[in-house]
Amino acid sequence: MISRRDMLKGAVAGGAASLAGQFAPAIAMADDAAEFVLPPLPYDYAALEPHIDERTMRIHHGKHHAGYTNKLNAAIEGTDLVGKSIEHILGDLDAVPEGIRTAVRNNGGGFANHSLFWQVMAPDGGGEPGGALADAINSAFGSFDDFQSAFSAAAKGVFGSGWAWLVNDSGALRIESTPNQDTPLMNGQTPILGIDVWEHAYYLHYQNRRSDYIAAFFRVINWDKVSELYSA
Ligand code: MN3
Repeated sequence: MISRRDMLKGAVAGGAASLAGQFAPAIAMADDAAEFVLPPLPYDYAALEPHIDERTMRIHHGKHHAGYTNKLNAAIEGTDLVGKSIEHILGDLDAVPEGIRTAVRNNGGGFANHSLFWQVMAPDGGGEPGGALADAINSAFGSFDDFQSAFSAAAKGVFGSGWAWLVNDSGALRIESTPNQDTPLMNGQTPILGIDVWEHAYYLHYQNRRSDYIAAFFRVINWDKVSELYSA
């Protein structure tokens, strides 16, 4: 039996769909495949304990993120979106055929958002950024504490499922939030930090206590990575 993957390989041999720019290292593509590939976690599933529990990480990465990835591939199969970067696709949703636009928006957003999310956390994370990012945060928000308050408020304020973001918007740092799996990439902004506030991101451990989860997230933020994304 020929799998969908094999068919895609045959149809677009040599094509490469990958996240360009800052996401490239984490979102590796099979050399000869045009499919989007679930990026591996850059640490063990249990590495963020006790702040983010292993069971949540296994389900979140292995089921939710994998599901978005597979559904994105299924949605674009046979279209000229195969081989395009996720930034290209999400940056111009109007160009996506109407019949698959919602599927691409939701699953492409889910693919991109989670691919960033794993990178901006680390077992030795937390604390505060330094260098140019610290200066930019102080300049934009007054202080790191003011930034943390504003970012946390944005995350708490998402009604239902969505994300809060720190974005680089043409050189200016801004806090944004998006519903569902929408992403700042759809607005031409570059997300450099994002927190998933869908219940699946915290419900097993924190139940209804989203505020506790947000506080825990700050203990695992990989500021080195966020700084790298800011400087990119
Ligand atoms: Mn999620």
